[in-house]
Amino acid sequence: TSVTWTLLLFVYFNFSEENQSFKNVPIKGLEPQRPFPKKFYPRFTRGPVHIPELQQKESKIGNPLGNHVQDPVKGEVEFSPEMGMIFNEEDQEVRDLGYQKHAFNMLISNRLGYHRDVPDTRDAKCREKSYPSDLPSASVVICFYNEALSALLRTVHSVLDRTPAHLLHEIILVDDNSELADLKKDLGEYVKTQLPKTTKLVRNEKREGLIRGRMIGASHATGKVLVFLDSHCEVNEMWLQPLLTPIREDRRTVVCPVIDIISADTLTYSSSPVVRGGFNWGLHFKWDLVPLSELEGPEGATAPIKSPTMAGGLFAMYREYFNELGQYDSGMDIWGGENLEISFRIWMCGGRLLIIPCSRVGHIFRKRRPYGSPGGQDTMAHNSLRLAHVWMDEYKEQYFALRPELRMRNYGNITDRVELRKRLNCKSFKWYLDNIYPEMQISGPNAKAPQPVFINRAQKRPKIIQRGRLYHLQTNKCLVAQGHPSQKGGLVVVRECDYNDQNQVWIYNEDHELILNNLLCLDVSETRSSDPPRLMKCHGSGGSQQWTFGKNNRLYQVSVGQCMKVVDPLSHKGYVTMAICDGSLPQQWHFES
Ligand code: LR7
Ligand code: MN
Repeated sequence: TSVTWTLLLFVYFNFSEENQSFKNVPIKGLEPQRPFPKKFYPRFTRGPVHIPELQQKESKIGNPLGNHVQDPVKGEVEFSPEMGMIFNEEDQEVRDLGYQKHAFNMLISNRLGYHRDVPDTRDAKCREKSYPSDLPSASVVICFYNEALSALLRTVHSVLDRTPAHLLHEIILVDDNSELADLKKDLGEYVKTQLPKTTKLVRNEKREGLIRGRMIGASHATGKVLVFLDSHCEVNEMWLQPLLTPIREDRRTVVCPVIDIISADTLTYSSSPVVRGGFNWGLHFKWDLVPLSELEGPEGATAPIKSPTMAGGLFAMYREYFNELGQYDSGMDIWGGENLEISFRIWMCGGRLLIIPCSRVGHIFRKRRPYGSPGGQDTMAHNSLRLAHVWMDEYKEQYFALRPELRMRNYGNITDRVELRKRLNCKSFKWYLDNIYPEMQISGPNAKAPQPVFINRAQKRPKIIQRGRLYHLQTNKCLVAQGHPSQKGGLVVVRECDYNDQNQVWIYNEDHELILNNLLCLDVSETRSSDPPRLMKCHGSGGSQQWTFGKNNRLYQVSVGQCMKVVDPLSHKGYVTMAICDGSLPQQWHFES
């Protein structure tokens, strides 16, 4: 047992509240895109962290506006993986409703409040850079539909907190006819009484979607530069200056920050690798590695990178240039496609699109889009059709080859956009492919493009922290698979320990995964938090597969905010379930080597 205790102390020391090294990777992207390849992220370690457990218990977290009365001081709420701990039914409701309505953990978002520090994820060399003092000032446009109030206001405050006043001309919030009561009422009051006069709120009388929504926002703007952000972002240190600098150098420049990852399950902010935008013939945006040719040069890792496309939500350009270039296609609805449309338009019509490694903005990546379009249409297909017909020339056949059912689909009137293309004297799509995206594979009669050399980043396997048995103290039993440990979706139960049985051996690794017999990960359902834990394929994205060992020997599940317990210690069935952490005996576990 002394060995056990040493190891327990080791585990405690490494994963207790005082010393939390904590990583998160984004969730598989929304259809259509996956944000990044799995296991691709530099590790982020945050210094000392404590769990404000008592504070959490006492603070009113139901309505984040109520929270704001005490105005959480900047950085006061320390981030910890146990931030989503459920204490009562009210917490449970906030969490579950949040997942339903927003597809992220609203309980944690509310507890974080409107201000927090985020780790400075920039390359060290970025900190040595200096920027001109006479940069053009920016209008930040944030369009939202049914956003969680705490996430929206954290976006706004991160901009106010981390942008020099002389560069921030205004913030324009465009409410795309949201239905949520707090957005309809409290937000207006909050903007009026708590925010600087330069923060304006525009309300759409009907739902327009993010494309026309942004055009409406831009039409109210008076700053030199437009900066667009999604409504669930947090900007990082010195985020704006590096964006404005290349715009000032060349007025036909459009810039994107590196989009860091805010985990939907834990709200952890972590660094993204520098990648650039591409697309596939299904007209889905995707991330590509940066070709070696883009990384050579004296500035190295801090130099702007030419990007064939943008993700869509986070970018900056001169307002005049936005108008000159034709804003957006106002025939596009709700969501999708506008990102590729504007990217093609920028390159084909004489502009350039850059990713700026020294500018970083976090974005909450979620697994599903929590809203649809009013009539239930597939707006991505409608919008993609419009862009294919206007911009892709003969290459639209590549799209139709994959989506033959769309060939005959009506896509409305595109005359204005075709005229725009003529008026701006834009180049052909072939020119774009040859010069801007030569790595795109073309099937059919056309020639194959040469393959550039890419920087390959080693994909790190998470380090093993401990290997052993998960021992339940009260019953003297061990956690095992109910069926075979290789069976996906199988339940776990406690049974008599057998120290020679490999099927009882768990691995606990630095990603906080629990892996049985080196096969499957212990996993919970985020949407049905009353479901028992199961064995699932390891996804490497934290959240539902992230466990910590805490005080009172608890085994805490990060995304459901609960602890694992044996349902009935006297029953031979040995079922386990998730429950509110109460420190009781059925919830006590030892990891034994
Ligand atoms: O009807 C709507 N009205 C709105 O105002 C629907 C949405 N919106 C708002 C919404 O509240 C949010 O602030 O529009 C913004 C974007 O919607 P999301 O967050 O649901 O979109 P997303 O992040 O899933 O999608 C990405 O692709 C979209 C394609 O239309 C947009 O370009 C998004 O801005 C874009 N987001 C990003 O680029 C962030 C990084 C994601 C990646 C990769
Ligand atoms: Mn978004």
